[in-house]
Amino acid sequence: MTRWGSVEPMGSGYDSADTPAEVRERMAGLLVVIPTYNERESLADTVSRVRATVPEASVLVVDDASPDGTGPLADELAASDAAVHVLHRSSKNGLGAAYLAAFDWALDRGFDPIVQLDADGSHLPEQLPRLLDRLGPADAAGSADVVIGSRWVPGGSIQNWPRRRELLSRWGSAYARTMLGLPTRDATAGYRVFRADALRRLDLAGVHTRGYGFQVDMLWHAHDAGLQIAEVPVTFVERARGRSKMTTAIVLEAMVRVTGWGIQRRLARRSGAARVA
Ligand SMILES: Nc1nc2c(ncn2[C@@H]2O[C@H](COP(=O)(O)OP(=O)(O)OP(=O)(O)O)[C@@H](O)[C@H]2O)c(=O)[nH]1
Ligand SMILES: [Mg+2]
Repeated sequence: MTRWGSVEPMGSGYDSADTPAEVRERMAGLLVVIPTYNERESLADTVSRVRATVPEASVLVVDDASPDGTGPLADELAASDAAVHVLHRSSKNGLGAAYLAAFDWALDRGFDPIVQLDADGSHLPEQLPRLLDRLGPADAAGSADVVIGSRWVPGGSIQNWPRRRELLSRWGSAYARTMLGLPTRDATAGYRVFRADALRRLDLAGVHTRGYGFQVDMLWHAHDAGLQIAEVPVTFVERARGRSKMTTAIVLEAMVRVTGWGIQRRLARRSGAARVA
């Protein structure tokens, strides 16, 4: 039985004797950030599942003026639940920009830890406790600074994803891992937990990727900063409603940037080696 009672702990790397009350107290500052663009059909279900699974959690919906009325729906959810907040942005500016604004918002208000979760049902709120379990208390041996909900570690899986999306994702993760020396199997996963201190240690002003490569950009910054990164297996479910925002431009942005960072990294290593020699 886990401290949350509902799911088995997956890959816990720390040894904690915290009581359920201590865990609840620690989670009182938990914020789940949900970026939205045209997610009217999915948002209410996602928010209510988050609140039901982890009642201590606050939620921040970050909406980029969705034409389908997701913003006003988020306002309605916030009006009926004081733990739900909304950040309205004036135009669609990409997932990365939405998350960076949300991190500023969260850090200013002292939230800790901070979770990234898609609105479209792909990330199961019911699996959030296993990510939080793996994060562990800040001061415990073996606890993590960042936890990734991973599709590509043993026990992780995908449901109803088209084969070409699976191949693209697997290939993208392998490419990023090789080019950047990343420690994780799933480099593009969007289901993550960050400790607030970990976010503070990152140079967020140096994260410029706006699209889906943002996830790789953050991971690379986290690895570079020497943060402890852990992966736990999750089930990723293809969205049942609404439309994907994935475009060729977003994939290209990620590929070009990862290639550029990889070259920079190799050049830096080579000049470092030359200096040592
Ligand atoms: N605020 C904001 N949210 C966005 C933007 N683009 C995507 N999102 C949200 O980010 C989450 C992930 O986007 P998706 O379209 O599901 O992208 P994906 O998960 O990579 O692609 P699919 O697997 O095809 O769904 C969803 O909750 C989107 O609504 C954006 O420009 N601004
Ligand atoms: Mg999605």
